[in-house]
Amino acid sequence: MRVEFVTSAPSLALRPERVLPEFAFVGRSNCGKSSLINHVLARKAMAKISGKPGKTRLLNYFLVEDTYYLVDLPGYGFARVGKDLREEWLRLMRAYLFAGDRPLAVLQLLDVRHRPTEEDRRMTAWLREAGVPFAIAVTKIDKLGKTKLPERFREIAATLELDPATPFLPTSAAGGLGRDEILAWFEAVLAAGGGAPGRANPGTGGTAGRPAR
Ligand SMILES: Nc1nc2c(ncn2[C@@H]2O[C@H](COP(=O)(O)OP(=O)(O)OP(=O)(O)O)[C@@H](O)[C@H]2O)c(=O)[nH]1
Ligand SMILES: [Mg+2]
Repeated sequence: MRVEFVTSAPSLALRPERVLPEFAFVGRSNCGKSSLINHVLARKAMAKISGKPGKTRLLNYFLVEDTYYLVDLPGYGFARVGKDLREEWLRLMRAYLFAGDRPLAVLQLLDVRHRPTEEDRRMTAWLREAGVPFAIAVTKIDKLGKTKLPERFREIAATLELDPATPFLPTSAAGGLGRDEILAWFEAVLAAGGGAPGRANPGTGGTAGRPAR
């Protein structure tokens, strides 16, 4: 897999000039976004595994196979950063998700050990509202006993009020699980237009497409 770090954009205006389909990884701080990106890219340290949550406010772009970008977004939900910074990130994320000027699909990550929070629910609601194709990745499944997983998956799906057609992908960066499923979802999205506004959205029930303009 050919992978290149492209840029860390502090604002929408500074996204890469070259427009390609983007797959953004979103989720709470520490839920495992950077680890899952490294797992998907089969790289040890392409995305930085953070020791200090709350430091980055940047949109980190990785170019894959010269075809699409993976975007590591700032994590939400830190208790430790100030309210102003939290709101600034949320503004940036919302602006990014609703920009509508580039093909976009989103992988929303949830740590299997925690029940979805209000912020997780809000993120899912935004994704529905934005009309972008999205999938759910449950992370760190190595951390929970196998017999407990199905119940936790049901809980997550119910709390987020997921459509049964929304792709739901159990993953573990540590255990090497979920990579093929994520790559298959990327392929499905790319085949359907890469999440371009107005195109069909595979796996989101087919009704979430933005009107063409
Ligand atoms: N056991 C286990 N630990 C994991 C897994 N994925 C990530 N972690 C650990 O969870 C912590 C957070 O991982 P990150 O990938 O930095 O999480 P992040 O969502 O990028 O965090 P922020 O960038 O702060 O928002 C690290 O200590 C990782 O080693 C996993 O699949 N299994
Ligand atoms: Mg990270």
